[in-house]
Amino acid sequence: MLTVQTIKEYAYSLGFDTVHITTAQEFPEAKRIIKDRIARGLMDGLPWFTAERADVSCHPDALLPDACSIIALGMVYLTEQPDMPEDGAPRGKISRYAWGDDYHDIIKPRLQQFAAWLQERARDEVGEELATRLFVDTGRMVDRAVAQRAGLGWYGKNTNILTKGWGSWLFLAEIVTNLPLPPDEPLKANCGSCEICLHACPTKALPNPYEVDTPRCISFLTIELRGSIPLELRPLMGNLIFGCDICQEVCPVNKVAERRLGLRPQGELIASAQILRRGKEFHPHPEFQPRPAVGSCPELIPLLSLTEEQFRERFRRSPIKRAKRRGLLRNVCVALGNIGDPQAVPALIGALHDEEALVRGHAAWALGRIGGEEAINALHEACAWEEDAEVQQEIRCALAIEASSKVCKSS
Ligand code: B12
Ligand code: SF4
Ligand code: SF4
Repeated sequence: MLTVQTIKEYAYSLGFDTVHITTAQEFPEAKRIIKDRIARGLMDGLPWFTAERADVSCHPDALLPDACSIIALGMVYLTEQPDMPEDGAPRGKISRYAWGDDYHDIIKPRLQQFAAWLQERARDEVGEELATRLFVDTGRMVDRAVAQRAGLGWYGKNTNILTKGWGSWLFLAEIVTNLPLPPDEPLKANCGSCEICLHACPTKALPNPYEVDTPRCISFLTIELRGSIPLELRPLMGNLIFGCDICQEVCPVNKVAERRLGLRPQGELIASAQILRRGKEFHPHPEFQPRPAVGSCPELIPLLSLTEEQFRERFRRSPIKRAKRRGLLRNVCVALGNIGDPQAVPALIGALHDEEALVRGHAAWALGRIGGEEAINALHEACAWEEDAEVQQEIRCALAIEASSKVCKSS
């Protein structure tokens, strides 16, 4: 029989960790909020995120005519974090969701299998053709609003959906269908008076509870932004080279989840990674475990010499491919400038000759931050042959940064 119970059991058998159901009614509050955020410039930098898009994404029946129910799914990506090698090499930090395989590639085929199963069961049992639409992240669906209404989790003030068992360390996905199903209730949980994440954000990208100022968010700057990173934000980005987990790492709900997994809140492994779920042992999804070629904290200097082909090969099944080679190398330059280790100077001088102006400009910035005779001579030399106007501007800025830091050091 096709019941809520059998549907949920099938979702678990496919590897989803949590499954809830909500109606396919519209999401008027999410629509109002999204339009307000767009009008206030908080979604700037994402040109595809338009008010018209919200008109569709907040109306499930615009996505699937006669939609009745939404099956809201979550897949947990908490895994063991490898120890950071203590070899003195400058290292960057990759956000947890990108340590392993690209979640779109992992979740999409399971959604397709789920939909095929639902359709087959409906055909066999009631002789009806069931309609379904599948969404994971990229689709026109408000993933978090669905999860909240389905009782899968609640909105954290950092805007991520928090769950009792896993914190916010889970991906969200949905199946919209014309099959009528009894909905689950939203949870009553909330963040209470906690505001830890708002204060922890290094770029002040959480100006108010439940609001992300996208153009300031390091996740946006390192993944979505195609051009130059604003000068004033670069020093605040530390060694983050792909995504940002700071507002999640500091969250007490997440710390509890990490402890349950056998991780110390700082990410250090203390025991075998097992967690109890519905009385069974949960093993972290192997697909999300750090891949040797990607890892969680790669050495930065070798990344600067990656060719386009090597980049494609190294990050083939990883979410990092989204940043493209030029975006990743841009981020690596910023991280090296922030770490300030002079052993990066020769590689950064090499990057002044990169084929991408974006990389050359950010390499110049990093050299200005690190300073020293070798870096400054290279910047002066580059000034003489660099033809790109923006890179020229970066070099002049870098030389000014170096000069002003000398004044600061001598006074
Ligand atoms: C655009 C986008 C981004 C943008 C903009 C972020 C943003 N907050 O909108 C950028 C690139 C910055 C980004 C970053 C990240 N993202 Co993103 N992103 C999306 C995407 C595609 C759309 C999000 C959206 O609709 N934003 C519009 C705004 C207005 O919505 P919102 O911020 O969720 O706002 C809601 C709440 O704030 C709430 N709300 C507002 N006011 C109030 C008041 C009260 C009292 C309450 C209770 C609620 C409430 O209602 C709003 C509308 O639903 C979704 C996938 C999807 N299709 O939905 C993934 C998604 C949200 N991202 C995800 C992830 C994992 C991340 C990162 C953690 C990645 C990383 N490690 O770097 C960061 C987290 C940054 C952050 N603090 O949010 C996951 C989140 C999973 C989860 N557990 O919640 C999603 C759902 C992808 C997925 N399918 O798993 N992301
Ligand atoms: S992901 Fe990082 S930059 Fe973005 S809001 Fe959270 S802490 Fe701030
Ligand atoms: S840190 Fe506090 S305010 Fe922020 S999401 Fe977690 S519980 Fe909510």
